[in-house]
Amino acid sequence: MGEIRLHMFTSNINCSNNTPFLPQKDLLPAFYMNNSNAQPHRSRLNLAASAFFTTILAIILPIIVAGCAAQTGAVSAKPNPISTGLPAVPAAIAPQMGAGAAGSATNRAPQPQQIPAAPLGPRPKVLIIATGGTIAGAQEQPGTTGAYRAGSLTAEQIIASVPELPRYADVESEQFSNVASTAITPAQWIALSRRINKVLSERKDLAGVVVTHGTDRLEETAFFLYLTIRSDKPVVVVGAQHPATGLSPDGPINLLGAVRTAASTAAVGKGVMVVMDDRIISARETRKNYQRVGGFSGGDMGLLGVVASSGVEFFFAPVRKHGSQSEFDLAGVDSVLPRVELTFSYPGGTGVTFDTLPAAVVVATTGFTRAEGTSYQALRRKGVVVATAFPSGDNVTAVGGGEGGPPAGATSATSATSATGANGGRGGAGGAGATGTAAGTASGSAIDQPPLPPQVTVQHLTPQKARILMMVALTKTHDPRELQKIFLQY
Ligand code: DAS
Repeated sequence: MGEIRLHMFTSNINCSNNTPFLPQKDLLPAFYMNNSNAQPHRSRLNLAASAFFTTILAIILPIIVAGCAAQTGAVSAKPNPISTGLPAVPAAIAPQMGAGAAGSATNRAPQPQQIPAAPLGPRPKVLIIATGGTIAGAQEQPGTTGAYRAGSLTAEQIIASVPELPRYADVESEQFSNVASTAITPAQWIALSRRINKVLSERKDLAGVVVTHGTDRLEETAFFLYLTIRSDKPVVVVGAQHPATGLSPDGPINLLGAVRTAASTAAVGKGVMVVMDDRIISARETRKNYQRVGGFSGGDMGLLGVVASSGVEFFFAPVRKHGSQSEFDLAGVDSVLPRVELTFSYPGGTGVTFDTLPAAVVVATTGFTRAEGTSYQALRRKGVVVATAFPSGDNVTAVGGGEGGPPAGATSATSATSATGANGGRGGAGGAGATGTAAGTASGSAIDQPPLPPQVTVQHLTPQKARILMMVALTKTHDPRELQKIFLQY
């Protein structure tokens, strides 16, 4: 009977940067038929045993090869599954993160693996406008979960951390600002919106724009852009919950998803969107629910689509006015928007007073107390527009008039009594009528007063977003009836 000897290798497997891994002879199963010169590490096995070990080696060897490839940076020539139909990524984009603002040797971002060069064909052009935030954050102790400074890395550094970007788009970048988003002001919204409108109208070659932004104020900036970008090309706002040089940064994957969305023809006409955690959310509905990965959602309205490995996939489209349908042209608008205050209603609340009256107040409320009703009614009499929005932002109030018409109470505000219905009556749809209850109660002595301007009812917008729509809408009109129409359309 034939004798089989299996070479049992015990050598350390050394993966060197200089020597691409090649299976070496002494790592391969060596069968020695009738070999009388057995070496010390060879043992005799019968046929069944050899088949067993061959199977084990067939499993182990690919793992060893993959491990060595990872160590050496060598990448299999096999096509990457996600690159199907797309060019590979050039080695020239090997990142040098950690230079510049975060450039010390101890403050370097994780170094993404290089991917071999290959010719790139024409790809959609996407402009990335960086504003700062955690996506550009540098950790004091890189690789930890400790303190970090938002708005530290440059646009180029963020881009360099995503070697796959060129696979999907020909990316350009601009540094608009580099701050934590709590430092973003309405004046910067206007400047940013003007810049994007300009570049989209001048650069016909651009497929879309991505804005990198801090997450604290991301939903506000995104909604302002949603209202004021008068183009149907995709504009995508993106951020990160973990800083770029920290442990497990989510910025790179989020940026990749944002660029893929902005480059997608399917995203045309969908308005300004937020992409986080592979979710595509309309800027109108985006909310930051918590400060962890996965913390952004579209509330009750859900997602527009997803960024899947197979591509950007949409399931829904926004039907409220946005993009090229927007009437909000910032060209003639001062860099200071009308002042709109945001207040809360609460048990025992007495309303608000102002030394200097704002143009409008948005009240987060599910119903006024009597004193609050009196207070806000007084403000309306003084010409301040008062709007009510549910704190959750999820309420859809039965605003009267239907089909985009003005609310029932708003159309006939000839007396304070009409204010009872200013929020659409009792509002089986969530108790919105409570807003008017106190107003009506407070109106008993108001019979001889001039007509009470109607209150504006906010449909399905968070109070902070209602404030932004009010600021923008006030650039068109101060008439509460016209404002109500705008709130029903956007
Ligand atoms: N530092 C905050 C900001 O810039 C948080 C963040 O980006 O996640 O908004």
